[in-house]
Amino acid sequence: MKLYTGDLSPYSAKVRMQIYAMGITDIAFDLPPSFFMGKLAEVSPIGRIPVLETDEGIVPESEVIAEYLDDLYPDRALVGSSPWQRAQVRLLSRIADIYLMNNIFMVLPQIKRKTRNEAIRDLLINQVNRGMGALEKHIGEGDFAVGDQLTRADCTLVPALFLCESTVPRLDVANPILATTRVAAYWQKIQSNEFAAKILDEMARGMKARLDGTERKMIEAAIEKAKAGKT
Ligand SMILES: N[C@@H](CCC(=O)N[C@@H](CS)C(=O)NCC(=O)O)C(=O)O
Repeated sequence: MKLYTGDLSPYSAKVRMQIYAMGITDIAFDLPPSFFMGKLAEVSPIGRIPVLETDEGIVPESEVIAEYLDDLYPDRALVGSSPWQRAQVRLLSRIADIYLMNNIFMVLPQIKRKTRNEAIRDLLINQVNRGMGALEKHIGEGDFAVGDQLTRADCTLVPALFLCESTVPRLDVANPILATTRVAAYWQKIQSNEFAAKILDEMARGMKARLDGTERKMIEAAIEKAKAGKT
């Protein structure tokens, strides 16, 4: 199988963390030039990463890929051990996906001060803060988000909280984790988990490449190579 993934993509990082934690070793990572050329829709109609390529066809959407991997390897599934825990895992993953990551993604264009629309920024950041408030109530108080083992809730929360800490302040608003107690304690602890640390390193590498222009050069080279291959 092949996963279309990017270092900085939080939705991809979520799936990579699950792959590392489940010990799945037969999935290659790739990011085709078509993604940068705005042509990923030729491979996957939704046109977003991550996408899992399997012998039966493609699986888009991080949450669907995550469930597919749990279904493929049920003995290693990261879903929790009781119906209640499974509900909590799904809930926390959903809060991280829909209320945190999605709103942060929508607000990204407002990072540019010159063209910023403060009403749009405030609207979306209020939604992030509201999601964070809910997370504060639902998250567990141990080393993991749910129960005493790593679950898919952690795989979604780690990249979401990375975005809260590293990207939200670039909008000239406070990191929403700072207003929490339980989430802040969790965030402090989970960063030393080996699988969390691995994707946080990858995301930091992606962020550095984006900010220092290395990513742009790599994209241009990949696009040139793809074009040359076609002629
Ligand atoms: N709901 C999707 C969101 C995926 C997503 O937005 N991916 C971003 C990168 S993290 C992307 O591919 N953006 C490209 C675009 O929007 O054209 C999921 O869970 O996989």
